[in-house]
Amino acid sequence: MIEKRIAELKKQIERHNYLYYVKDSPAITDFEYDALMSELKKLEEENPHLITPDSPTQRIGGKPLEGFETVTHTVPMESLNDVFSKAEVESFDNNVKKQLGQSPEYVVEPKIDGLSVSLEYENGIFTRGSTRGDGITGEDVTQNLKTIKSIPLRISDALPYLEVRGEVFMPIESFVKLNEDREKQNLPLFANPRNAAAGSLRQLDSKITAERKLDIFIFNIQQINGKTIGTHSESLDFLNTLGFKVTPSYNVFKNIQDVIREIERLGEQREQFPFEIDGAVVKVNSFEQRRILGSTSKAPRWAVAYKYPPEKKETVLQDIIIQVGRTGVLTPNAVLRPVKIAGSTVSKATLHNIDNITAKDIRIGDTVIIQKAGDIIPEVVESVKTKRTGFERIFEMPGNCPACGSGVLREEGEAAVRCINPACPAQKLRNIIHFASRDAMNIEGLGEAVALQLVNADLVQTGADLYYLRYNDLLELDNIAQKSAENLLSAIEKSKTAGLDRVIYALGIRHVGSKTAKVLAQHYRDIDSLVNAGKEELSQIYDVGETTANSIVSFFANDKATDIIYKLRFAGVDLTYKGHTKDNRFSGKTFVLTGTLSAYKRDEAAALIESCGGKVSSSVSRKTDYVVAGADPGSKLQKAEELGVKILDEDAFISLLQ
Ligand code: 0OX
Repeated sequence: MIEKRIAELKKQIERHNYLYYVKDSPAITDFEYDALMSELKKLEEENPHLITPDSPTQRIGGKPLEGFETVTHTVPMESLNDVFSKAEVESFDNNVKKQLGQSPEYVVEPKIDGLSVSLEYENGIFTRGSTRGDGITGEDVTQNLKTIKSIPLRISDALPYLEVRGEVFMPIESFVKLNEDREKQNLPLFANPRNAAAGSLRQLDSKITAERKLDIFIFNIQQINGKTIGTHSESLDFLNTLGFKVTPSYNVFKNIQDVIREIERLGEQREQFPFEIDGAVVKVNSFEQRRILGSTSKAPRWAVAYKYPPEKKETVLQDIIIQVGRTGVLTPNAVLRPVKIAGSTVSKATLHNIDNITAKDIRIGDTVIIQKAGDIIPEVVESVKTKRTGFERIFEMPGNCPACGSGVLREEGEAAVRCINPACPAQKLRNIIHFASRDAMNIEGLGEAVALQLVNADLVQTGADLYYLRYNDLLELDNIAQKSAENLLSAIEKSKTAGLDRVIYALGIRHVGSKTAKVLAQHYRDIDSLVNAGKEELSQIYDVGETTANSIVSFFANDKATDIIYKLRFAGVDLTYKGHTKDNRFSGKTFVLTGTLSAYKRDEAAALIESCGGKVSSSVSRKTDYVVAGADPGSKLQKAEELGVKILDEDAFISLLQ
């Protein structure tokens, strides 16, 4: 019977998914697995009425979504209070003991650095999965979660209802590979596995999520009907028997000193995990004791997260090389003996500027400590003076530009040293890369390698020259096949309609970032009005200021700028702004941002507020009008509560923006 065979295949495939993705011990070959899948697919195609949501074929999504539905969490997805020292862990324990009148058992788990989700099961079938959002409302990402093969579509006990919570993460190896692929395609890189996981889970097209190799650890029962459980460790064991991939290496401890030793042990093991952990979570084991302890508005009183400091590593600073940026700034970069940190091998780090090198007395040949804290490129924190051999060399900034040999200049009050030659090939190259970059003209396929070839072949001097490239010019370059040449030309063509704000940013005027470029485009609406604007007038524009105004005026006073604008216009690049006029609805209002928003990065949210005339401040005071609190808000939220400042959660903030 077909029904029976389909049921059998579904069960077998999901069992093999479990063995492969949860237990890490496959029982059949990929070939055998594929054969089972194709048989199931074929039977379902012939009998579409027999397709059920728990079929492994349904892990692959259909059409991309228009947007995500909102999900209200019936049990709030609370966040954790962070602590950074052993003393704070002890004081957490003291408070717990005081309230309970006895010493509780604790469970310690590694804190996985990913994003929290809720999974709901009705009668044993996975029916809905959502992001944590602000803890009260999140987004329905069921289809994307289904692509994670360690999430069971059906659990081994058909409980009437079960909601579990877990952390979606990207294994370090997948993260490194993803960034390598993105680099080849000239796409922006993810700063860390957490951002990569979050970006992947919030894709409207689940086919993209499926390619991203996400995984999950389950660490909590949010709600359960049909069974009573007394402790957290029991619930983790039970989740294990249901077929979930449960948080690894959790253990029960009877006193806080053992808890602290476990935190240290996990900290030492941190690098051995194939995924990133950013701390250890300490939780009271007994549910009855948890009930007595309760929660504050932000987090449970029965748990605490010990955060490990950013990973640091020792290596040798082999050399310091100079990179010339698009504004001619000479930046000293560290060449390191390759070392593994936060999962990836690094051989480059930034040293910022000569003042930093001098202040920290960093010398070539020094043993140095490097740190990776969120950014793609790590930084050199300090040199280990005790390891000096006497052969180290003091670094000095070159007196000439290493790219063109021209003189360099250090302006008063500035840490930066600049090449004074506007025709410097390194500046030319960086300017062209900037012109084509994602936030500027967004020309896909025009990365460093192609730009370098174009400059070396003397085909382009500025971004404007890109619009005059011919197919045959491109074919002369190395490694550019016909198809890539066609794609590049059509990407260049497409960029002609990018709009004035992007053009202004693409010009690479000093002090004009993409935010200021947008403000200028909204204000002037066509390039000629901007070109003719005076210093006084410009500096009065909100967000511009005197330094930027000076920089804009001197940029356009140069014949080179006139030439660029002429070429852009002649090529048919749109030099007008078609967006709405400046929105001033937040004029005079001050905002403070805290926690993580799911829809915007912090600087995006700040840019939005500022584009509506508002101000963003970093600390809460009585003058603050709104505190926007995302997930895991910091002490700013508390301060806002104390001062009675209006607090907006993410949804309220978004509706204010709309
Ligand atoms: C993690 C993790 C996060 C349960 C109730 C409040 C916090 N990232 O690994 N959260 C929790 O616990 C929740 N446990 C974890 N292991």
